[in-house]
Amino acid sequence: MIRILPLAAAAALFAMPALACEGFGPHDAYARFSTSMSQSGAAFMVLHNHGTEDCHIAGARSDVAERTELHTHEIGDNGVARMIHVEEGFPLPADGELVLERGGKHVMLMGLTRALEQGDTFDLTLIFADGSESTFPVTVDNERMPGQMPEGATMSGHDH
Ligand SMILES: [Cu+2]
Repeated sequence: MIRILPLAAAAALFAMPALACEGFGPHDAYARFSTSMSQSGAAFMVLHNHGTEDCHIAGARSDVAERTELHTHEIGDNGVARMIHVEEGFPLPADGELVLERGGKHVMLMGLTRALEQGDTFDLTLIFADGSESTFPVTVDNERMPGQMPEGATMSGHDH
């Protein structure tokens, strides 16, 4: 939802605590598991905030994994990328977007609770800092080539 309001009206409206991330929209959400026997995988997507308020993604949940975490990659001194659990979460600025991409920020799915095959869909819930949530489908796409990554994604040697 896009709100177009005079600044004064917007300030008054948003003086109330936000109950959800207004204008939140997930795009092109897909997940990769190297094989159906994998114990973990990762989900990637582009998250839009079409609203006028900054949002903050504080956590994630799904029923296909024992643990669902927000992760990113950091290049260590040895030049090797390693994954980090980002406990403080990801900011999603007003009128902005957040790209979860291979080699960068992602949603980590650890300890799969059921086999996931190419083309399967599962629900992923993102939890915002105010406690509100958004649940949307993620499609398993192990065949996604780097050239088919979501818009804004960059090439990276790292792969899950
Ligand atoms: Cu990870």
